[in-house]
Amino acid sequence: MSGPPAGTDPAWLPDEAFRAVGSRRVQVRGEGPLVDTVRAEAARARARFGGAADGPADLVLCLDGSGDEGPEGFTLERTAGRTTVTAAAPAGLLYGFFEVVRLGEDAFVEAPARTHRPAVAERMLNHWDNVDVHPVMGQVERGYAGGSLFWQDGQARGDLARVRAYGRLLAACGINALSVNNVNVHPAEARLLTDRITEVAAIADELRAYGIRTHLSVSFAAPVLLGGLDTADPLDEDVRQWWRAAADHVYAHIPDFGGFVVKADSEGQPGPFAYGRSHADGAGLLAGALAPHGGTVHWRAFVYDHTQDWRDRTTDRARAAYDHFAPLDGQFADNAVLQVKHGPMDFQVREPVSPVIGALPHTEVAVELQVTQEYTGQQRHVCALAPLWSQVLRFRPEGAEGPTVGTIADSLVAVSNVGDDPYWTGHPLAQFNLYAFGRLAWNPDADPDQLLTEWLELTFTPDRSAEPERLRAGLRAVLAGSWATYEKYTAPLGVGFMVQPGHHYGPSVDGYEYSPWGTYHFADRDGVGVDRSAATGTGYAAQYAKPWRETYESADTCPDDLLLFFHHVPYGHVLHSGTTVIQHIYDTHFEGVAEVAAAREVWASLAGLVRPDVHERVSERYAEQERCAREWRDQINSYFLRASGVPDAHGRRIH
Ligand code: GCV
Repeated sequence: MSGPPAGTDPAWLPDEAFRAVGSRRVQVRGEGPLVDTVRAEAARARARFGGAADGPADLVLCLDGSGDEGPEGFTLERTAGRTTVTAAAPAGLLYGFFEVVRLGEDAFVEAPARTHRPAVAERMLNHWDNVDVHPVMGQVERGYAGGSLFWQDGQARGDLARVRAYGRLLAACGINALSVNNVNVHPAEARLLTDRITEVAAIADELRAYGIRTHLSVSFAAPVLLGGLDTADPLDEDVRQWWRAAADHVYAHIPDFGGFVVKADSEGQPGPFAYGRSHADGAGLLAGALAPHGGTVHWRAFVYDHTQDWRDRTTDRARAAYDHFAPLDGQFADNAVLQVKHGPMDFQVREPVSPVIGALPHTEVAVELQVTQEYTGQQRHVCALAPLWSQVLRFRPEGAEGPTVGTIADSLVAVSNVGDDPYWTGHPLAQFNLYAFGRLAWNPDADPDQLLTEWLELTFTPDRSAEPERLRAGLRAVLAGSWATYEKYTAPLGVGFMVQPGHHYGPSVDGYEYSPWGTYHFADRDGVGVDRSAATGTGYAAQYAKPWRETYESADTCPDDLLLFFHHVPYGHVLHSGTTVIQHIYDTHFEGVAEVAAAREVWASLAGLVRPDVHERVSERYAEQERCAREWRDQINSYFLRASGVPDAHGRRIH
């Protein structure tokens, strides 16, 4: 397999991206470790591009505690031949520096002062990294970019240079928090909390240099597993004592530690249900231990019955998070954040926005996205997810007059797609997903298309290419519509899953149909889809506030792209688009494959305009994407032709 010439790919921070800054005289004013990071960045750029060391400064980055930019904001101004970044706190100076890098020459064009502040205070990545290699899940659960960046041979890596480089990339797109281990906490990894905390501290030291706070996933059963207690009951005084001591110990090693991430009573992880306690009790236990130190517990809402009987039509997995958590609103501690997946199921290519978001007005809420492409092509397929996330973040749970998800969220979290792969993300173009997550977390209203432009300008510096416009157009062509393309050739109209069980790659229409996971499509000879209406189905639609509960309740008003999520309809049901469900399935699957083939050709035409090793790696992945897309098309179309007996209106070959 191909790789970048010397070690690690620079992603969106190639030297060339620093040309405008590095060829100018830069002055950094202020003291402290993060200011030193900015100073070192400026010096590095100058060393590369020869900016003057003396004389009047073209760019001044100034820490000024009297400003009102807040803990991470900055004011950027360009007047009288000088660009100034002013920040009230060091992190703002760092983000201001990277904004100047992003703007390139434009940062040196006259412009009035503008203050930038992140819309969301906490912008976090969760790593699902195991310290040891798990026999089934490998080292990184749902990881498609090699092994872990943090852990090797059962311990923290000795050389953490790549971790620092990762922190740098993350700071440049606005991420300020990160958890270093899997939410499925296996016994060896549980010990990171106690006798192995120095390994976490070493990682935290690297990330701190770029303004990133380190968090740790912990096991709810830690007092039993590690402390020798006979209970983990959240209301037991010995248990409370144990967690307080555990938190004190962590903070003794990592004074700016961010807090714990907890997956409890979920897919086999221990939790408060075993003691007849609520999840507010469970979260409160850990929040109480962290509170004296200013830490936070991220308590995941991904709680559902994963041992369901598929014959039982009264249980609907989509309902579970709301049913468990909405009644607990007001009972969570102030420093507990309920972390909710953006959809009610599990990061499918299309889901409605979770009704939990907006349903707990008295609770801190984190919205969880998935940058790693578990169900969206596993970094073998190009699938730029920014448009999906943008739709989620702009959704208004209470209708047009209410706030957006991006406004409701107190924290935005995403499962990272990074590993020890030289390109960081396996598929070089999957770097865009990581960049876009950070930028959307900073500003949930950002235009995904604009983010694509930003990213490709930084990463590929087209101005330095022989054919800038062709390069730009080619990159846009392969990325901009890639989520829509992926959706076309996979599970139709919001029905979800239809993937191969376990690893979730490639098609298997009935792969999850008779399983205990609550993931069904109910296709028969007459129709397909899940009736989640209140009138005749599982009642899930009624978990939404108005107007959505009414919109989703009826197949007449339900948007086409979610129809099969909410309704079981006959194959002849006519969509708002004017076509029938069955014909839509055939058409989109033929289109999806054609679009992949076309994108692959565009990519081939960019040979010579992008680095040869990147070109080769992406070309290899396109071969697999096209093969897999054909497999999806043929299995889905054949399945529904056989089930329905309805021929394709255009007479195309279906097997
Ligand atoms: C970390 C899905 C994934 C699991 C993951 C889980 C979660 O079920 O397939 O690998 O476990 O989500 O989010 O906890």
